[in-house]
Amino acid sequence: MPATRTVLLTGAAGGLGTLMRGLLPAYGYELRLFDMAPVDGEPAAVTAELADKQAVREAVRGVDAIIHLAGISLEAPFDKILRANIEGTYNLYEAAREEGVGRIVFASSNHAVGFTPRPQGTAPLDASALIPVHTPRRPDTLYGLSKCFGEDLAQLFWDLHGVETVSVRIGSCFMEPSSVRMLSVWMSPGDGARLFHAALTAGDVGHTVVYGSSANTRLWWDLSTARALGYEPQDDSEQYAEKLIAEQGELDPANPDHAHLGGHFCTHPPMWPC
Ligand code: NAI
Ligand code: 15L
Repeated sequence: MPATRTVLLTGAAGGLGTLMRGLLPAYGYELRLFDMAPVDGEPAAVTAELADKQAVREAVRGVDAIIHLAGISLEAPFDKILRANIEGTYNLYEAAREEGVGRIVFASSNHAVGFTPRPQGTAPLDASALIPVHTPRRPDTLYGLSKCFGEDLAQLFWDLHGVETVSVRIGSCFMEPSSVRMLSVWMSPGDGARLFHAALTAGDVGHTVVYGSSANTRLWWDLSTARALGYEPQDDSEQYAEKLIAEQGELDPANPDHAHLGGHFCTHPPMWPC
């Protein structure tokens, strides 16, 4: 694909959007920003809901690619998930198709496979024990289910319309991991930007599903599809392990909160404030 320069960043006001606004321009991207909330210090950002088809279509017009982060990022009542994550993502894909945008990077989530039992064993796990991207989807929430929809929508738009997507099943992308579980699924912001850049620039991705995390010593899943895009993670959560384990203890296989990839989303999912 031609060099991608102008990228629409949806969800630009959110946590990950804010991190990526800081990091992606260094890769040469010009970002167009979109969010239903105002974006701090960015008066040119488009403030609109994904439900507003006209606003979405105008935001998409003329960009080379889209990083789609906007949506409800935790568990929520189904009507909210339906509007933001299901209909909203559909509106974005339809606008991309109509405007001839060839590539989307979709923020999927580990919660699309959250009820997958977490692999047991001493870290680092053998490659054969890591969860592959083709593991059956087992959403742990309505939120996770909406990410399964997004991945299938991406596949349909590739097969039917030739719109390419990299679906990134993000683990936990924050400045630092804050739980022992996150030692396994953390993606540093720097690695997040590296992965998004790889997803924007790799050739012929069709619809590719990857896990999004750093090269953590305690990794649970297989990063090979991400690496095949050219992603070379630089960070490892292990530097935080001693402190977090001293505070919280090791993961306990008998504790239902620790039994699955999705952690406490499988038992007590945090609710989106709505
Ligand atoms: P966030 O909740 O901080 O940001 C989401 C942004 O989307 C917010 O600024 C919100 O105003 C906007 N938004 C929500 N509904 C919208 C709508 N209907 N129309 C327009 N804008 C809307 O979430 P965060 O952490 O920044 O995550 C970004 C994306 O990455 C989400 O799709 C989330 O599901 C996904 N993700 C994030 C992970 C993480 O560790 N941060 C892990 C896995 C997935
Ligand atoms: C997600 O999908 C959420 O959007 C994020 O806020 C974190 O909770 C993350 O998963 C996680 O699993 O830690």
